[in-house]
Amino acid sequence: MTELSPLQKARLKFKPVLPATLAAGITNLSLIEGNATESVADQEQIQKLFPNTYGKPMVTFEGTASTTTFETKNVGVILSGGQAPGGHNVVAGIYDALKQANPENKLYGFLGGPAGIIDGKYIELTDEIIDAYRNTGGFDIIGSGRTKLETEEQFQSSWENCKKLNITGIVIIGGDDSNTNAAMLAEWFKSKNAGIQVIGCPKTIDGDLKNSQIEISFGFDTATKTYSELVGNIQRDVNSAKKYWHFIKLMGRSATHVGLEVALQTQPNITLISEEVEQKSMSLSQIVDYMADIIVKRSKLGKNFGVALIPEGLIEFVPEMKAMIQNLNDLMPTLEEDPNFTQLTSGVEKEAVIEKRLKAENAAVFRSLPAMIKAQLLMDRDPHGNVQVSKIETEKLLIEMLKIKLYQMKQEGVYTGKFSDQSHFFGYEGRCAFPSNFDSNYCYALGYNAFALIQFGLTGYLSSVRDLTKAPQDWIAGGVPLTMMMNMERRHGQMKPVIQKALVKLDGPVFKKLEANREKWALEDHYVFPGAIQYFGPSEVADITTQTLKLEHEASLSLV
Ligand code: FBP
Repeated sequence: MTELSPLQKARLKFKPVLPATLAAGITNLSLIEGNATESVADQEQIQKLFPNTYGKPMVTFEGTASTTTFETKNVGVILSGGQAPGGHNVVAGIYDALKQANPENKLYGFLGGPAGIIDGKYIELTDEIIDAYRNTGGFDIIGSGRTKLETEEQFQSSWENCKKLNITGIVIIGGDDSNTNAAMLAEWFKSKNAGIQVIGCPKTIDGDLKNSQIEISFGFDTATKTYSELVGNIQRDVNSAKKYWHFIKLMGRSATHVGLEVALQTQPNITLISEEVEQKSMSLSQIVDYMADIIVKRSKLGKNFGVALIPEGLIEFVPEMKAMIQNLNDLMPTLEEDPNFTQLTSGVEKEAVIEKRLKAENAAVFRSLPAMIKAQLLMDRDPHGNVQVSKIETEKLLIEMLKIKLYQMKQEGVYTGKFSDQSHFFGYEGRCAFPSNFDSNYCYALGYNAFALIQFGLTGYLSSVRDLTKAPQDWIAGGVPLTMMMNMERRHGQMKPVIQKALVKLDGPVFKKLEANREKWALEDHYVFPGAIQYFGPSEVADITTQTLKLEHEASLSLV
């Protein structure tokens, strides 16, 4: 164990607040069943693929005076996908509920993500281990990974490994892809009458695992506050030195929830929203024109500086790029099995083959890109078939295109300013931060609730804690069937059942707030400096949630 910082020592003592129903204790809960559910789309196909877990009802918990005694139960937990602040508290919540239910119960942590259950790599979690990780960031308690659980052999070996440890419940803590894994595993175990339940927990800083029952995934609150602190600091620097344009790419994969939230917290001069780019069918050069226009206008006001936020997944939303990437995604699995391609050692030779095999219009787009971006687009997909957008330097691509555009404008005499750029990518900086009070409480409740779902015999559910703009004791705990969130999507060139990603709604209140203000923020300076996350102190500073959560909550109330 490394030496503890003063903050870590203090955070280890923080006691998360549970929703009042759960605080009644795991032995004093009753389960209320709601209506049967349907998948968000492709109902017939999803039902066919998930005959044993499809259509289950939503559930909520209520506290009860009567006490239930439970048989002993061993549970396995998996941290899956990218890190998100609060993962350790989910594990601690499961652990505390499980030990409260019966001190003989055991919690096993599978190591390194889903690969741990397949390979039988695990540790038994104890008081000592759990206590050392309470309210800390990171997933290092058991590690994480991105292995996709989908083959018969993987399911079979997972079953064997569970049998060895007498595990009858598994909690998978992950994003949309990892919870798709959870749904697949739950269905498979059920089809074999294996007697093993699977429950998911909504994790991802991206904020794209949400719907009417899951208000936000954990980690989004802390990560966006961390990035907002950094963006705010840069804005102070910009405002002091008045000499650079900063281009900041923000993590968040496909959806722009992170970028939008950070924009509302900091009010920069330019915020690109991928979903808007797609809706307006904007080409790369139109995006550059939009940015150049603001740079030129600011320059005329004597401001040769500014801050621009760029979403990580932008490139996949530019229609011409999207079509090209889709074509590339379908092509790559074939090429990777072709020795004539794999034997090629130079990138240039590979690119030439790819250009020949892409459709003509897509080949033209590919050819037009700088070498750096071409190489980044050809990097390995993740195990779920996603392009690794974190490795594509969109911010640098835009800067290069802007330089050309501004040079042309200078030649035409419409721009006389000075353009000096700095680029940043904020992602990993926020994924393992100490969880905010919100994420500490939310995660602990999600974990505690996940064990309650197992204890009540449910499988194929996502742990759901709602009403998150209220105080934690007023949150509502329950579960949502995973199949309810699924649809069919193209992955690795084939249609597969996956949990639907929630993208930014352009008619939603969060985007509308940006839209109403961005012109003003572009030219006048309305920078906000949020500062660091506060863990102690007045509630209006230490317990505030995100603007996204607040605005979406207000909008849903106005519909009631
Ligand atoms: P999850 O969906 O697994 O939570 O991933 C979140 C994320 O941080 C994305 O924002 C980012 O694109 C990706 O992980 C980076 O992946 P990696 O950690 O493999 O570099």
